[in-house]
Parts: sequence; C-alpha cells; structure tokens
Amino acid sequence: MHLNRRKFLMLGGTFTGAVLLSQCASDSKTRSTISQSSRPQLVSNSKDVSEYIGTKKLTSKNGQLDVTLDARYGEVNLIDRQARLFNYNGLVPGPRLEVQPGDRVRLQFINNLPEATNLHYHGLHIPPTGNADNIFLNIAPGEKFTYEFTIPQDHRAGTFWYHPHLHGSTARQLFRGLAGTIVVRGELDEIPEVKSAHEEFLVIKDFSIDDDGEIVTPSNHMVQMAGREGSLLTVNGKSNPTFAIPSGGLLRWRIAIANASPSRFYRLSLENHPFYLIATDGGSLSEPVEMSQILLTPGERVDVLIRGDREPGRYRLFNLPYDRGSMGMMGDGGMMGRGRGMMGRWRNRNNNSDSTEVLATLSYDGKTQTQSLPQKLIPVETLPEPQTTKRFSMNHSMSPGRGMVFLINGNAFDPQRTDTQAQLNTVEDWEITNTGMFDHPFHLHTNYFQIISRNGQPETLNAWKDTVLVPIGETVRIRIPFRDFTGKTVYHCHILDHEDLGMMGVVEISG
Ligand SMILES: [Cu+2]
Repeated sequence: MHLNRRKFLMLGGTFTGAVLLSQCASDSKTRSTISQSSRPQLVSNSKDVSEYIGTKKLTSKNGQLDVTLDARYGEVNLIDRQARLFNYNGLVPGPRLEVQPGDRVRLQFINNLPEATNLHYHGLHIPPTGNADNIFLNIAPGEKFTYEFTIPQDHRAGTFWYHPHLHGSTARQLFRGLAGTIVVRGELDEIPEVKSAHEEFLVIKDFSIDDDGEIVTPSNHMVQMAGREGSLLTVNGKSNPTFAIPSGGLLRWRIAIANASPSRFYRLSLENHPFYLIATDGGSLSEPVEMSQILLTPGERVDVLIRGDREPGRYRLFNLPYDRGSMGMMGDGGMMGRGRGMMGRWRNRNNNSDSTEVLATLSYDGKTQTQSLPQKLIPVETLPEPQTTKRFSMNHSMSPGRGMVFLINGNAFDPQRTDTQAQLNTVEDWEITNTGMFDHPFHLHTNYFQIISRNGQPETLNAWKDTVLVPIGETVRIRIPFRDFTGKTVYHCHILDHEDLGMMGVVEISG
C-alpha cells in the first residue's frame, strides 16, 4: 500500500483521529467566526463522542446500526491544511455507514451547527415520512433527533449517501462539507470476482476556500443561479491521492462521488484504462459494461471495476471539461464575483473554458495477481408498461423581488402544495423536458426508476437510477414503480442551488 494512502488512513483513523479532533475542537472555539450568541451548545456527553470520533466506517452488528452523527462547524484537515467546514463527527467526508438488507438503523442526530438542518438518505428505499427519510423535518440548532428505519429485506446492494436537505440551505450546507456515504452490502458484493477485487471508495468533492480556511460563499445571485462550484477538487478530502492496483488484478472503485459536490459535473476518464461499470445509483447492472468515460452529475454514483492489465506505471484519473450551460461563471472566479462574459457563455455550449484536471492516480504496486472480470451480475427486472404518463418541464424565470427562480411545470417549490399524486403498486412514466438554459440532473426520492428513452431514442442500458441528467433542450422518459411506502416525498434538480431556488416538487403516494 502506498505511503499517501497509509498517511491518509492515519489522519482519519482511530490512532491519531481523536487527538487531532480534540485539538480542532478547542481551536474552533477560539477561532470560530460564528458569533457567540449564535453558537449552539457543544455536546456535553464526551463518552458518546469518544465512541465515534475519528471513525471512518460505522458498520451494523447483529442486524442493527446504532450511530451518532454530530453535525458541527469546526476545523477539519483538508489537503493537509486546516479548513473550517461543516462536518459530521469531525470528518469530511462524513463517516461511511455500512448496512445490510433487513438491518434496523438507529441514528442519533445532533445538530451542533449554527443553523437548522436535517438529513436525507439519498437513494435508500425507505419511508419518506416520520423519522425516516423525511426531508420536511427541520432540526433546529442545538437539537437532537433520532432517525429510525429498517433497510427492506429485498433492498438492492449499492452505494448511497446522506446529506442535508433543508430547502433553501441545501447547497450551502453541502458546499461547506456535509455529506457521507451509505453502503448496503448484499448480493452484488458476493459475486466472486467482485468480492475478490480490492475495494476503494472515492468521494469526490469540490471546495472553494479562502486564505483563512473559510468556505467562500457566492458573491451574487448570478453565481447561485449557475450553481456554486469550487476550483479545489478533492477525493476523500485529499488532492490527487494514489490508489494501488496489482498487475493482473482487479480494483473496485465505488465512485460514490456520492457526488458530494452540489453543482459540479464530473466527466471521468482513466488514462489507458477503460472502466467496467458494474452498478449505478440503484445497484447492480445485469452485466459489466465497458466505458471509456463516465459523466457523473450531482447525486449520481457509479461502481466500476478496473483491470490491472496495462504496462505497470502510474495513470491519472482525469476530470474532463464539460459545459453544463453556464461554464463562464464557474470556479472561484465566479464565486469571488470575478466572472467573465457570463451571459454570452450560457448561449454557447461549445465554448468550454474549463481544463482537464487530475483527480487521483492509479499506481501499479509491483504485486501480481490473477483476477478476471465477472461475466454476469444481478438481473435488472423489466418493468411493466405504465398505467400513467406524466410530463414535467424544467425551466426558470424572473420573479419580482426574488430574482431568478427555478421551476418545475411553472411552479417553484411549496411544501404545502402537492404537485402530483401516485398510487402505490402502480408504474408511471415521467417525461421530463428541459426547456431552460442549464443542464438539470433530476432526482426522485424514495423510489428508483429506469431510463426508458432520451429524446425518443430507447435507452440501451437497463439500470436502476435515482438521478438522471436532463440536458438543455432534451427530453428524458423514466419509468417509476411506486413500491412499499406511502406519503409525501419530493423530486428536484440536484444542482442544489437550483433546488434551493425552487426547482422541487412534491409527489404524494397513496395506498
Ligand atoms: Cu438544475
């Protein structure tokens, strides 16, 4: 294992973690820029804290995951420097929660942030109500809340994630550092070839941090409209970390970007190596699919295998340029209010100002192993024809006194309004059209869907998704089985600034 990797584990691991974190805590008391009056009470129960602090992975035992998640504002080591971030349990990204189908989850949430927040369990098929995946909850500063739910016995194995989902604050809180992965272990992980592959998680996230270690906030509404982005790209809180691969071996990358970036798109390419895609948002594909590039938009996850079948050496994981309709405003230039020629850039999708960047490095470690790719994975069912087809249009418009608002079917989000209704145990097609000037990744809570067609062309990849990119001017048709859970849940654009500016609707599922 490489030095970089070991060092990273040490920093985040149990050996040094507790010491570092307690130092951070006292530092943040004196150096915090939150005013005393608005600072919430610190956690007084130090016994509780010692149980989880410095832990990067929290795994269920005997069918139960019992964890404390403490959202706070403080100093966190990021790219070997101290940054003042919002974090869970002193970690950015937050600890990885690992469960199995049938497990009971009991998550004690403590809000030590100076503002209200809540939690969304992105991609988990669990109730959208009560104390489960309920994004209508508002947990005030200083409050505790116990989330409790069961992972269904037939839940698909996959990579999911948690993050705040308080309308109006979501983008800011994610951008400040709040996100972590959730893994449901299951059938996919037991396929011998997949099981034999060395597994790594890559949580990719962008930051924009000033010289004082503070997160830069958008200087104006224009930047928020484009969706905030940072120029500092990190993988697991590190800059260009190295991942080892043996010659002839298999490496499994779960690019749970849990796309922890609120707006940035990633077009991933690994030098000289194809990706073998084995799972998407909602779990396994029926067989691996070879891909030279993968576009990941906020909210999406991929699980890929990489074969160590090239000349031993070092190979770069690139983030290639992608224009999502607003490139001229991106990066720290835009964040600091130094954006250039903004309006012109929106109209010209080919004018791509972003450059290729290196996210991580794959390095042959001198060892040799013989591993082969799996031929078959887990079948993806074919859904029956839909009972109903609905149409959704994503756009934006000027609103007096509010500036630009982002809309679905002409409406900005209103938690009191039900935008559409669905019957439990039915299948619906949703035809989503983007008539605006920005790409919009569409995310549905609670239930997975399959992509049926894009612009009338049948989708070739049969996969379970919870987020799908709807590019400018295009129409995507998705098929949703409404299963197991009733109640109100939401669908929204996963450029979280757009969601905060209104691009979210309520679907009520009735039994
Ligand atoms: Cu959007």
